[in-house]
Amino acid sequence: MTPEFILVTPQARPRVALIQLNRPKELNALNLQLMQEVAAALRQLDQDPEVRAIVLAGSERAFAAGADIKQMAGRTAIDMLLIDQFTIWDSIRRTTKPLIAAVSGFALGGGCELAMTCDMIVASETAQFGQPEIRIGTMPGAGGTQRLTRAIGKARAMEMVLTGQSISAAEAAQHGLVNRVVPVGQFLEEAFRLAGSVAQMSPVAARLAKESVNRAFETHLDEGLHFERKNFYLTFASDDQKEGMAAFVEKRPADFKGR
Ligand code: CO8
Repeated sequence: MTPEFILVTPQARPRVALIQLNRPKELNALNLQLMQEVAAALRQLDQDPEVRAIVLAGSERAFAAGADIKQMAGRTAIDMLLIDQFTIWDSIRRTTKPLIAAVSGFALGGGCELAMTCDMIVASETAQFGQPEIRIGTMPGAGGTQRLTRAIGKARAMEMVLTGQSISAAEAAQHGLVNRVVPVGQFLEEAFRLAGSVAQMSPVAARLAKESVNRAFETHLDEGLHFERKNFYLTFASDDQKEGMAAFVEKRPADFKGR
């Protein structure tokens, strides 16, 4: 079925797919259907051997202005429990391919959380990151209190979550929330450039390396080092490792097949 609220381009650039949030009138507010569409598209692209990296973008004006407040306003706690949106968010988090958020304009509430669920963030100069849920009587629910705190530290995260104030792209870069900030006309192209450079690598190694970096957020050092070591050994089971090292020795570019 054709999605209604997103645009999917499997080969936006060679080996790089694009998912574009497309609810412009509502500043890409994340209603349930939009999130289901994003999760379904990611599952499909994750299975597509021609795709090696994925860019998730909004528009110049808004990456996403948060969960859809109008859809949530009248819900009870039990409605929220039964709808269980977080299963969808968990499935997004399980994407194995490198996922890069291209953020311009508002990345607020669930929008900021969605960007932080990605592996890297390229921001335009106009990007604003914030967790304003407190202003509407609630709090972040899709990982904001955890990922923001790990990314920018407790004091700054606490201030953002408790006051609802946003930070600019420049502040986000300074505090390590985003990879880089570029002029607004270039944010998507820069995300493609970054995705394209990842897409040239061995997809097997990229998947194992991504898993290992994510472990750093989920466990203690000893366990993380153990996990990294196992994945490192596992790369030696791939043809790509043989090809990569042979190419280095033979002074030629590597041709990675993803096996
Ligand atoms: N939900 C629904 N509609 C929205 C949202 C939203 N989050 N944000 C903007 N819109 C709509 C507006 O209602 C408006 O629609 P209409 O023209 O029909 O009135 C349209 O988008 C344009 O918005 P504005 O006229 O307000 O545009 P401005 O440029 O004046 O302001 C802002 C832009 C500052 C982004 C402003 O719209 C705003 O403050 N939006 C809400 C931001 C917010 O509070 N986000 C957090 C939402 S709660 C959340 O994300 C919780 C996540 C929990 C986990 C997720 C799983 C459920």
